[in-house]
Amino acid sequence: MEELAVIDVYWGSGSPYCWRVLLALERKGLPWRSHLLNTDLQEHKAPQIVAMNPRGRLPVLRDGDYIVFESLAVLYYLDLKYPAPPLFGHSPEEAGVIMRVINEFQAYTEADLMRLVNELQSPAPRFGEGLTRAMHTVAREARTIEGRLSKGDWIVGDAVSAADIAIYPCIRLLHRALLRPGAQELATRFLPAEVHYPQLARWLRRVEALPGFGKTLPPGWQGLPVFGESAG
Ligand SMILES: N[C@@H](CCC(=O)N[C@@H](CS)C(=O)NCC(=O)O)C(=O)O
Repeated sequence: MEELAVIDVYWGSGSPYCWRVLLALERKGLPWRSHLLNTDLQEHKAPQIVAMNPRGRLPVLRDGDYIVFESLAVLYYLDLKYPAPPLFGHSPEEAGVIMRVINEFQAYTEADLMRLVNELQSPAPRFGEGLTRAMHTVAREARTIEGRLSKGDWIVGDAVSAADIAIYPCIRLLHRALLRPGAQELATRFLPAEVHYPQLARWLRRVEALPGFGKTLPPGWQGLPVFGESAG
């Protein structure tokens, strides 16, 4: 059997987009070499990175001579290049649903969710009107995902897919941000997740039980209990 070349991944700690790529690589059992960049030091704007991604954004994946960036494009590339196990389902119909769910999440939830995360991570979070609107959007969309998960273990179909891999890091980042001391005002709306979103809570644990999950944890998260053990 042909030995797989090691895939290089340039990533930043705490980035949901980077986390997607690591989860996909582990899901497929592919060997990867970590290049963890310090974004505080602007290492992602170094000429070597900008040569690969002119936007100077992470993640960037290099597989031999081939370079790809934008997390979803990376997932799609990996799935076509290394088909088993599939990330985009077993049929064109399933692929369509997976892509649709990811696009819906990106179009209608992700920006508001990241806005909440960023605000809650700031030294003095400000809960203005915009943040309240963002909270309502995220709560509504979380309810939609909760509904999907009430019908099965995974967001689409009967196995973990790109939909789970794309959405999990964002939800987990939000959960972590909600546990911060300044977040109580918002946190009561979402936590304990087991009460407000029981299916989502079970799904988080399911993702975290996947083989190789521990290797994808951002530094500083190592040793953090899996979801549920840490939830307030
Ligand atoms: N749409 C991109 C987003 C990539 C992105 O924004 N990455 C962030 C890390 S969370 C980044 O590199 N930010 C640095 C910057 O904007 O200069 C993807 O899905 O990969």
